[in-house]
Amino acid sequence: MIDLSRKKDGTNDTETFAADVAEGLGTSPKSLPSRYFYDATGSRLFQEIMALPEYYLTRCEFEVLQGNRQEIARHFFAADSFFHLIDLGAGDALKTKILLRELALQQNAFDYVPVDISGDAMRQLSDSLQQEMPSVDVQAVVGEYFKALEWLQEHKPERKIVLFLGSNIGNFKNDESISFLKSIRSNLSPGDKLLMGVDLRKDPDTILSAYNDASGVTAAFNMNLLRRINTELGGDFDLAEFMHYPIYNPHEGVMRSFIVSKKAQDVHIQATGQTFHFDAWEAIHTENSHKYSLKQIEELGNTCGFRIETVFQDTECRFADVLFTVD
Ligand code: AVI
Repeated sequence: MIDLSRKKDGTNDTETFAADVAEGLGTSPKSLPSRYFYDATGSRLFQEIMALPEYYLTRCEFEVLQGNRQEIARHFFAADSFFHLIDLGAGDALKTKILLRELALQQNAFDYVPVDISGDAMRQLSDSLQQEMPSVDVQAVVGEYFKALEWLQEHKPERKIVLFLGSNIGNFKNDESISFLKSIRSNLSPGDKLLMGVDLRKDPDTILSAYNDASGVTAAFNMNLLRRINTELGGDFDLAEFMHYPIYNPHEGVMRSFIVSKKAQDVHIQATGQTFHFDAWEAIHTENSHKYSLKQIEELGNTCGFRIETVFQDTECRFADVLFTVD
């Protein structure tokens, strides 16, 4: 396993978290970065979200990959040369394993390079693949996407197929998704490919329910940000005095999640030495989840130097895995 997660500037994760919280809560309107959802509790809650009846995204992408795995494999093997299968944000790779089982039928044609910020997740994935698919050559990389892409450029010189599944692209702001895809593109060569999962525009009520489930798991996932600030940064948020509030804007195609203060209150955070004031009903913006039309995805890809090779969709056209190629 390659670990690129150590910081060169000497700051540790808690200091960075404190600085980001101070900036987000010290600015009007208030916000907190969604990347802080994913500590051990947040990752467990996200696993629960993916199994919720309302959260159609994961089920739809499973259907897309399961139903099209042979055709996807044909596209990957089409150039008839060895390739590195690079899985950005691999996690437990449950969805990728559908493809890996298919690809592993052709031995020695590829190696698998899962990339994730969580060292624990990459250790567990390497072990589980060793058990389940011993013929697949796995080299896990722990680190942020950008650092990992640079490392891959230097150390994985052959044809590359990048996976970016699960509609993770939707959590970037528009300008961030462009710079992210451009940075992937700058590390690829003609003939390389990108398979990207995107959540499509649909009935706004369906989208809203996916982020406002009846059992309250998504609310707990969102509020976990405040719990983390309390436990890791010595905050004194009273969780009962805040609420989860998601709202979908069908004009922009953006699902936005907020945490709303139910009353006027002050919150002290030891690690930053600051007290933050909340007006009654003041909101903290915590996440964007973009929903796309296929036309928008094509334009986004073209802007970043990709051409659509083919689009795979579920039967209800809720979700798409779009295969891009580099000319
Ligand atoms: C990880 N990401 C694609 C999820 C999404 O749908 O935006 C995160 C999530 N937030 C609330 N529910 C799920």
